[in-house]
Amino acid sequence: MTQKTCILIGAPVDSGKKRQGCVMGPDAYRVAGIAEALADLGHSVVDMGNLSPTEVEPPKGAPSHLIKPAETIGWTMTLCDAAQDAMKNGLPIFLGGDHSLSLGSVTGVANHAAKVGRPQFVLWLDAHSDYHTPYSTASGNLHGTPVGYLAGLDGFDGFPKVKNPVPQDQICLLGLRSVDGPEREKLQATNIHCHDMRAIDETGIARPLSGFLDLVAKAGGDLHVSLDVDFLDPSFAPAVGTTVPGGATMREAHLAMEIICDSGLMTSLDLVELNPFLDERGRTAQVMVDLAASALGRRVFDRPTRAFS
Ligand code: Z70
Ligand code: MN
Ligand code: MN
Ligand code: MN
Repeated sequence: MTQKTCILIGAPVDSGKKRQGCVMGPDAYRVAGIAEALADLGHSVVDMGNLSPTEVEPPKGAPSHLIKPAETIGWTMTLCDAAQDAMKNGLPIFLGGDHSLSLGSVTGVANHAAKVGRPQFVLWLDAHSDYHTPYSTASGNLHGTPVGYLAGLDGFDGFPKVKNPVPQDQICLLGLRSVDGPEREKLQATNIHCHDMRAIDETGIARPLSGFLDLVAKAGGDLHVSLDVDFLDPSFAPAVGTTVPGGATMREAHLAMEIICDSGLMTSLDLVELNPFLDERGRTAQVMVDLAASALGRRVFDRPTRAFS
């Protein structure tokens, strides 16, 4: 693949849910060798270090059951700016941190895409749909809301206004196996592409994924990939607070990354929800680094690439 400038952005966000530990994620990825793995593929790698959230006052009128809304709002501001800046210089890789970091990373890359006149697409690899609003979430965990936010749903009072919401038919959720009632109701009324594990079982992962990548290619869009650890089966990726059995296998996950790489379409990447406190000798951190490397060109053999139309 063409050589890129990979910009590592440490986003030790731990405010998106009650259980702590994702704060250690960025350093676990560094220890697992993410910079070296990408450099070995011929990319130049810049590590921006770990960012900190902007300090903000607690939002007025936000539902009272929300966990740490001010901290997540502060992170959203910081990461939206960082994402928008990084897009000018290369391919940002957000080292999470829990999935609430994507309120900032995705809105930031979408602002950049709007500025340069390209449509923004989002591929969400996750057991969960993360399509709550602050009003529909029962847990109060804001890591369950980023897709709702980036798609422009109402109810995010006190959060930065989303300047460039991602249109529904430019969002694809892949790997679903835990969707809450209010999320399902809202999703069913949208054009968001939703592919659950049953779809993957029936057709393989290549079909739904390639179908979406074709849309990105046809539109000449930018593609943000958001990879949640719980997309993967917990049997080989245990370091996550919300394990859901029946996830993608190692082989499905690597194939997905290889197909994404072959498409040449990925312009930004989140690695989220790694909780190193729950890991076993760093194996989950290593799997995530290996998947990032696959998405950026690591191969046993090169294949004639499939043409994305
Ligand atoms: C549930 C909630 C969630 C990630 C868990 C879970 C959400 N729908 N998201 N892990 N990444 O609490 O809203
Ligand atoms: Mn998630
Ligand atoms: Mn999840
Ligand atoms: Mn589809």
